[in-house]
Amino acid sequence: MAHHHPAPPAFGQADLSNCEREQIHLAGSIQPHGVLLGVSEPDLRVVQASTNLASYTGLDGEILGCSLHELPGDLSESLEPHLDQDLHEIPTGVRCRFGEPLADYDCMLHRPGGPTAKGVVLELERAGPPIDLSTQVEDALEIIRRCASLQQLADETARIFKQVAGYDRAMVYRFDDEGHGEILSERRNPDLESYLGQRYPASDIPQIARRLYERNRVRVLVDATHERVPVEPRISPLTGDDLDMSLCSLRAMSPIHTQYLQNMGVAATLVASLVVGGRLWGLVACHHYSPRAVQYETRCVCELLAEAVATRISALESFAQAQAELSVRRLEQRMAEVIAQDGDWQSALFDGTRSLLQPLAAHGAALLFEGEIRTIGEVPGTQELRALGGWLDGRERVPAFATSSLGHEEPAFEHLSATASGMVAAPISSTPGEYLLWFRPAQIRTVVWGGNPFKPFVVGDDPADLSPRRSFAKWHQQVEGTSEPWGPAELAAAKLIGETVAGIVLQFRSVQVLIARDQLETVQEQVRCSDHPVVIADPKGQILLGNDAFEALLAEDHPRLRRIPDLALLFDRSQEVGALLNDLIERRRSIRGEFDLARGSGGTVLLRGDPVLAAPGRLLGHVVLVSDQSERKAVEAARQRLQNALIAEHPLATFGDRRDLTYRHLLSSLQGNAQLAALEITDGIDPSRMPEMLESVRDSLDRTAGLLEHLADHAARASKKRS
Ligand code: BLA
Repeated sequence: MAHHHPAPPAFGQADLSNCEREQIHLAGSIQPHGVLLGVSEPDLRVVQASTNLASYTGLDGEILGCSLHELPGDLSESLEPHLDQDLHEIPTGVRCRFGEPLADYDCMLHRPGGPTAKGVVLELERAGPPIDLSTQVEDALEIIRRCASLQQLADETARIFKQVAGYDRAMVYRFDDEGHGEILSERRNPDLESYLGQRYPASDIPQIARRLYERNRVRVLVDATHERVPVEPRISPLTGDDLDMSLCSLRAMSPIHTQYLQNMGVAATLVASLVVGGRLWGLVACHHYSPRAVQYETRCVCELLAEAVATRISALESFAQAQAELSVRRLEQRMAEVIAQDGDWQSALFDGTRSLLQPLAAHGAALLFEGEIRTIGEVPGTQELRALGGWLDGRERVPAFATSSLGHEEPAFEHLSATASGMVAAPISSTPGEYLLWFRPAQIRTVVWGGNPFKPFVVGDDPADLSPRRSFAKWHQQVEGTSEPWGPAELAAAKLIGETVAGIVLQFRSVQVLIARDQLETVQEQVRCSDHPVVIADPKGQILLGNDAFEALLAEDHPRLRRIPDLALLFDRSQEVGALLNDLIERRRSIRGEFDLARGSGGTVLLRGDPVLAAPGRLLGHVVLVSDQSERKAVEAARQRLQNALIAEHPLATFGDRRDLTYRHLLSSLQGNAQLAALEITDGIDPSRMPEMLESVRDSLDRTAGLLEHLADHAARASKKRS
């Protein structure tokens, strides 16, 4: 069969061979528990409508082309105050009178298709009785904020969602790196079978859907067997394209998915996204075994709670990282002490304690350095370790390469799985074959999948036969040749240890340059190729060597650098730096400090200088290292932005003169949750992910503040309408 890339299947046209690419956001149809209107701006004329308009609202006659002002009730007046908001990312809801005869409706409104698009989509549902969830929300937020472990948080989340949303079952579902899902926690009615601990293959939720769920954070399916109601005309006259329904709350769901749910016996769902660090971390999925609708306020509250849970998850995950960082720092300190005593930095790593193994929860570790191998714990034999070094040399260089199945990466290493099924490798110099390696053995573990992940579907000849995994019987898979996977905190620890050791190796080699000037060529080469800028000077401070990475820091017309104190000219605060560098040369003192490079070219760097002694009182020379701090800077900037967002006057504050003390209270509780998360994140270990983690917390806070505002507004209007 020829391989080509046909256009992605339209909504409802997918089969199991291409459902991964179904255009679910272009559904062109809604669920029947409400009506959809597409409206032009600024004249508010109806340009698209769902075909159930007459039957649902009692309005008959041609409505396409009508202005909203001409329709009975107060829809257009109710919308008016919201039309100056952008509504591109978070829809808002208003209460209004609409239909024939007039009745109370909740109207969700948003603008589809990005900031430049024109036109509003209205989704109207008959309003339920007024509900006030504020006490429940307040209690829930307090509980979420106090959870001290991920498992506890998952358990409380399942309990809270079951209570607030009222479905038969609530599950907390987490995705792993490959997108497979695992049910971490569940609350269900006692008569239901448990899904706890089951895993589901990544193919159950297509990528397109996952991306959609990062934007649309709560989806409700009221009845899996419902007839879809088309929107007409199908093509929006405003854009000449299919209506983008990504943010619609009434959007009809993919037939493949509703079939899937029916096969599970599920009639109705509410699913909320857990977005952590900008990525879909998991879901809270609620199932009901008969049709179930929940009104706007409840959906809003579920969204708000999911944001609070996601924020707490980032705090807890970062806390685990901070713990790992602590043990790495201790290791670093011990290395510094040992070096000061006898210069043998390797013995600090292999001192018979588990300090090298513990931060990664590894069973064994090895250092490959200058042709020698040192090990601790359970590791492969010397020959194999050398072979691993060679194999790593042939791969792309990354700060920490990790696998939980070395045998799958390279079949030649399959026989090592008893000690080395899982491996993390950190390069410690630019010289081939020099690595720190950590190992984990294979574990025979049983994974319980909901259905056979390798035979995901039964495809019959008859299209009506299409049904994902007819049997939901548990499917037990023996996973062999696979170790416990490495977590993000462990990888960050590996990166940090690797960098620390790389710094020491570089310093060590620099020292060699000083000791054996006759061997200059070979050793100089190693120093010269290092990625880290380094300058080596003799006992008087005359510069002997600046490597290529150091040269790269300099501007073309940089001043001539002869002695170590001349380096001060490269920095913004050159006097201060000069004084420090003089200390190094004159008083033989180690120096440390963070400085900005002049001209703003290279950003902030960490400057380290150390005298090198051959024996007490016998000075060989000096080594100055410069390392890039721009990652740390980016973190600082993101933290500042979050801080500003936390203290900024949220629009909600203007509700103060109304009866909305409760809402302000809720907002400050959410701010507290975000604050805690920010603290944990900036204490964490992996600066490369911190900015996005912080941005995500800020985004979450903005969203929840917005949701709270909608709720407060909604409550105020609903009570005004009643009186
Ligand atoms: C969507 N599939 C989903 C969603 C879940 C699952 C949670 C998101 C629904 C939402 O957010 O409302 C899967 N649901 C599960 C699982 C459990 C559960 C595993 O409750 C376990 C208890 N689905 C398939 C296959 C395809 C498929 C083989 O199994 C095709 C490749 C498609 N799943 C599919 C599609 C959607 C989906 C297209 C999007 C539904 C939509 O939003 O329109």
